[in-house]
Amino acid sequence: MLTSVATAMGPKLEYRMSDWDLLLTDARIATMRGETPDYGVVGERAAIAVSNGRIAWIGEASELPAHRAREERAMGGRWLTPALIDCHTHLVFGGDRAAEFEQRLRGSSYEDIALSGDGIMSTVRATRDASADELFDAALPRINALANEGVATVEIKSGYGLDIDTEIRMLEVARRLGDESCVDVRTALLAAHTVPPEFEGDANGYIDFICDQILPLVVERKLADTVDAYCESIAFSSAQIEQLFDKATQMGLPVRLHADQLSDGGGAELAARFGALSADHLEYTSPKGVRALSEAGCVAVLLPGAFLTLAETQLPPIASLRTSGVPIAVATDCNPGTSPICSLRTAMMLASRLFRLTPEECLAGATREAARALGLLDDRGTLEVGKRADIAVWDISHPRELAYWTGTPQLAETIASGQTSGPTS
Ligand code: DI6
Ligand code: FE
Repeated sequence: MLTSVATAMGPKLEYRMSDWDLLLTDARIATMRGETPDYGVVGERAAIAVSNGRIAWIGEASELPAHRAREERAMGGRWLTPALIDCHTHLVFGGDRAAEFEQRLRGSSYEDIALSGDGIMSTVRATRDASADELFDAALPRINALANEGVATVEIKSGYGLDIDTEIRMLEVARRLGDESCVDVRTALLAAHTVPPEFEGDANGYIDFICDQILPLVVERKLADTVDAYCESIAFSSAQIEQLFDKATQMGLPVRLHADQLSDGGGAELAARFGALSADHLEYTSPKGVRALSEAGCVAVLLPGAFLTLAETQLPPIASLRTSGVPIAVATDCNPGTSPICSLRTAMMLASRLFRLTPEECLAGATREAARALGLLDDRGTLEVGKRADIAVWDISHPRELAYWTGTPQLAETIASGQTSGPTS
């Protein structure tokens, strides 16, 4: 807005008065900007302004320009961080796998159960049997649980349908969760999760079916933002996934990969060859794989919930990911088989305890690097002018607490795209 004022010098001066929807003052702000060390903290008494759902100004309150704000709130010294982003979940599914969990505690391995036709396939059967409403009703409390911890963006994968109707139904339910909750949802087509019974012994035939039938329909209906696949001896080989990734790339969809979770199948190298947004899991990734990720600028998404649930002992190559400058994200992998965890704060806490990530790496992994893994870093993931005003407000004395406590009600509110929502009980 241009405002005219008379000055002592006589002639009128015109200057620009900032016009904002919302101004938060008396805050402490961790921007998580990568260029600024130490959580990207902005001074002691900071302020942030929002216009049209975007961050319009951020800085020391003492430097606020002339402004008018429709709403102004003093935050009482609370900490503001980017709202959290869970960049890898499978939270739409039917049934559960508690019986399999017991079976594993009695000594069966995840791979043996999968090869016997249970494991992922038991969730596929339950998901195929569930209506869209049943899938939605089961998933809504899960997405709300994430939101209640400050999550404003969640990625949801298909992969428990493995046929046209159910893969489409899962993705439609994921889109509906985005429309009807306060969380922004991104979707991934993970039809290449395992070989369905209809194609038993014919993984190549199933990959052809995905490329020729499922993917074109999903693209036509704009149901997926990315294509994901499971590169593993119990799932698909590099060569099979290459065929799918070629097709996805031709159709304009970015790719991501479940890579090297249970064995080194060259997944990291495969992801890097395709310029994947991310390679996820990585417990068995070799030094060559880490170099490939680094050269490709591919994000390593670490999933400590799956590591814990599978009682894995092989750690992802954290030190070399760090020294090679591979961006590291942290996510829940929320799924009924290997990571029955609906809490990104818990995943952050586990990443610090199990993988020894620093609290700052954990928070960056659930904000900036998670946004990067979704191809959304220009839009969110840090608090910077122009980005979406997705802000979590915390009752904490320092952001390092976010990877330290878990299960504690420290979230005061979440502001998503400039709109406030409080934690619900
Ligand atoms: N890796 C995982 O951890 C999940 N999927 C995958 O590819 C597990 C999925 C399941 O067991 O239901
Ligand atoms: Fe997963």
